[in-house]
Amino acid sequence: MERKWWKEGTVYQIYPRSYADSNGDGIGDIPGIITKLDYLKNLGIDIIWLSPVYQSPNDDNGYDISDYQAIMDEFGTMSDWDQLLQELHDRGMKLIMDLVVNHNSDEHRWFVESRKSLDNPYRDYYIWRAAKADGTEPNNWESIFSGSTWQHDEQTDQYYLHLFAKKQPDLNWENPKVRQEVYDMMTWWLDKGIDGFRMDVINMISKVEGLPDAPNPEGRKYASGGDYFMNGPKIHEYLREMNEQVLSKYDIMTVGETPGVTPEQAIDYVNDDRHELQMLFQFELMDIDSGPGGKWNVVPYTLTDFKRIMSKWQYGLGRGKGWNSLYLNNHDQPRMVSRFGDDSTYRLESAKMLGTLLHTLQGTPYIYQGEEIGMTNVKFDTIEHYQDIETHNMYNEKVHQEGQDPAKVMESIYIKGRDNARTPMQWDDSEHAGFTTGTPWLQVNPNYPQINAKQAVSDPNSIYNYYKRLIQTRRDNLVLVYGEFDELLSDSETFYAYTRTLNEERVLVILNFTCSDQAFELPKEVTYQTAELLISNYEVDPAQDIRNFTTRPYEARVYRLN
Ligand code: TEU
Ligand code: CA
Repeated sequence: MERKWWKEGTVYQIYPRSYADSNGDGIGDIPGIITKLDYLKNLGIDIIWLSPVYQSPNDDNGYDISDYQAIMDEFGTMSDWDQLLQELHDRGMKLIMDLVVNHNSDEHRWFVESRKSLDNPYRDYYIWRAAKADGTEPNNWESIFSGSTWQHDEQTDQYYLHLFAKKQPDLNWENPKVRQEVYDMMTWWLDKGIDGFRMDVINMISKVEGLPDAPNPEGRKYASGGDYFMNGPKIHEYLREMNEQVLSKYDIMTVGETPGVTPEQAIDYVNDDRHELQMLFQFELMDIDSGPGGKWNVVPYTLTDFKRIMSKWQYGLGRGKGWNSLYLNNHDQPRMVSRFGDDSTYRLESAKMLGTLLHTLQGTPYIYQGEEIGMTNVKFDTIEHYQDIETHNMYNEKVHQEGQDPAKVMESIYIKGRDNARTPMQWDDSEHAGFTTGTPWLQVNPNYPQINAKQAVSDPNSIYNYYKRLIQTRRDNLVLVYGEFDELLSDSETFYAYTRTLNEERVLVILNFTCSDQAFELPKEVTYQTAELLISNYEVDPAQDIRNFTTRPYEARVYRLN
């Protein structure tokens, strides 16, 4: 077992626009983040992942970058950023930056040049094609943000590819000059002293040659082209090149965001011998409630479905084959407690239970801002109160083009919309939750008087203080970091239970995923002399016999078995 800081640490994701506003313009910023570092240090955070803070016209809140080497004006200056890095390092914390290089902004100078003429030196930095003979788009792929992936450009009468928004043209990774520019930019940031990268949709940078039409059995206007741009033919060649030229030269952490990757495919990205990345964000769990047609078609699932996915990844990357990243929400997903727990009666209990899962599986835990205080999904009455481009594009398509019932579409936004996670961080019970003295860019969740950081920090029974203990428990027990995972009771629709084993050390985790009392019976094959309680989200009699006992709603217990 080789110890690594990025395996032992706990990551906290900051979505800067929604974190803390220092100057009253309603938009979170870097000086605002700096004022919260002691709050994060106190929680026990080791690593910050900062969503994009680069220059951007904000069509997709910074995931559309117009200058990779400048800070967005609304977020502050490069010297604010330098101070952030310094203050993090002074506290013994690390900083991971977001790397968005599948695409950038149509306002990036490369694209401004590229669109000018067919023979512009930057033309080949992007993916341009002529219309099909019948005058339609070069292929039938559907954009992840609705509509075609192709946008017609008047100046040269050709189309450019954009897997996401129209203002996010895809870079042409086939062009070695593009790759060199990206590597140089990465080196520039690493030389400034950052500690790694989270790589946005990095498994989409290699497209299948010829960009063929996707099968379209239902005869829809556009079809999912995922098979032609996810895990494409040259993806591993590019990542090995990036590793050799850049990543291998630094002691850093890398995590690739990779929709549609299986555990078998993941090994090829993260196994040590591959010399590519260290971790991936898997999407199988995030897609658990997506039916045919994608995320907005919400379908039911069972606890065994949930466990099958999590355990498959535990076994798939366990025993030295790779390393998991563990997350239950982020800036693109609904709030963890609303989605996988209960955000009303058992908000505290279920958030703590889910947190226990996150910190006791094998992998590096990622906490998304507000998760540590149990922030919930939000329901705004009209679409006008939403800001997210994915949500708006989907709403326009379904309501205005397809004539679907707006109330039904709003229901799906309440469950899956990305703004659920983007409402401002709830700091205290003052106006706008203490996020801003001005008007917030996105309304705060009206539950801030009850759910806020000030309350949570001072309440010993809060989710925040439980997370703090979880992080400390994981730090104190290396078996929780490196121990191998073995599932118990895999057919149970009530409990997720497992052991973690590292040499002579063994830990038992019992999680009640239901909102009622449930009788737990430990399988006979788990033998031990004594069971020492490490952490639990209820008061527990430490002497209780755990072979047979009644668990309470969303109860979580972690025992060291001797
Ligand atoms: O997301 C990529 C992605 O495919 C999804 O997470 C997506 O945001 C959505 O859930 C599809 O339904 C990354 C970023 O995390 C996201 O914020 C960006 O909008 C996107 O890439 C484009 O850069
Ligand atoms: Ca601000």
